[in-house]
Amino acid sequence: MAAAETLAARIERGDRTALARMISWAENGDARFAGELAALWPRVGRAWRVGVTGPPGAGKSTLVNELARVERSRERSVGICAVDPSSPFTGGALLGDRIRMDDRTLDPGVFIRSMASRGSHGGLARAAASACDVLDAFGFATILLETVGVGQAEYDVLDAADTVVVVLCPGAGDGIQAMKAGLLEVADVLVVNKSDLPGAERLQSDLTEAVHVRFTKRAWAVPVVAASAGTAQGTEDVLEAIARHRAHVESSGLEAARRRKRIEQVRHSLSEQLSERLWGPAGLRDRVEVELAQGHSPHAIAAALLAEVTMGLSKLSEARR
Ligand SMILES: Nc1nc2c(ncn2[C@@H]2O[C@H](COP(=O)(O)OP(=O)(O)O)[C@@H](O)[C@H]2O)c(=O)[nH]1
Ligand SMILES: [Mg+2]
Repeated sequence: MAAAETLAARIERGDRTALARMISWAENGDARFAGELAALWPRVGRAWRVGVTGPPGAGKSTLVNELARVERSRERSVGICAVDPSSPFTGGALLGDRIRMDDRTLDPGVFIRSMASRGSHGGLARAAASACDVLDAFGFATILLETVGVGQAEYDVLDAADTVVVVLCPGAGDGIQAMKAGLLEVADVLVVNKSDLPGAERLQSDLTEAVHVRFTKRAWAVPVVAASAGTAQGTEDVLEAIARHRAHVESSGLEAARRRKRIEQVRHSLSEQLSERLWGPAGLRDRVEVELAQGHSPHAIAAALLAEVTMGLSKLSEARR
């Protein structure tokens, strides 16, 4: 009997069941994932990945629906991955009749996956970044990655995106909130959603001014785009801003830009896993407590631990030689 076909081979053939299974492997941290992704790696990098982030309730999911609808009307295939534990992306229900997809399998040009909150948030964000790689290898032209813009773990997702769209909406000092949370810094495109509501124009002019003041030295001028995803207004403008950003990145060196992001992915992923390993349940806490009780200073303890970790690392690289 012939060996069972690998998931990677099935994905290359366009098998959606295999695609779904492989994303589950990413989500569950299955050990088989890495090998399959390695087999698919030559196919990764053809999609344009758009990260959509911003505070809960800003309208990210609504906008993602809209972007998907317009992309489909232009016959571009769309893969969607949403990391939003607070409001799970219901896919079929949300997209609904807009692109006539009660059953999402009806349109082979769309694939939607939402990631449940499982394990650490950092782990979830990494899984989403990996899911994007799989969607990319599968062949979707545009990948939309929705995530809530809170905390360090989001950087994993942002590093996975070619264009980062930050969605804000008027009300409750959201503009100021966003500046505090560093959302402006990560934005390639700023969207003022819910521009049907009062305060939208003010938010837009505040953001435009903030962008001008802060980012004078940047080659890319972050556009501030008004939209009302709830009433299907402004979606084309958002897509146009994304396309302009894409052209900018491509003309200034796509490979180098992606390599920089990959390095950041490794850096963030490693730092987080190292910290989990050191301070998680089987970590060093008890030992540090004992050493503190013995009268050692925090810095002396840290220096000794660092020496141990580096020794382990050099043994590792010796073993590789
Ligand atoms: N007034 C108005 N409401 C909107 C608009 N876009 C989305 N909403 C509503 O805002 C709420 C949050 O939207 P959602 O897309 O789930 O936000 P998310 O948490 O950022 O994904 C929902 O009730 C939407 O119907 C808009 O353009 N105008
Ligand atoms: Mg959402």
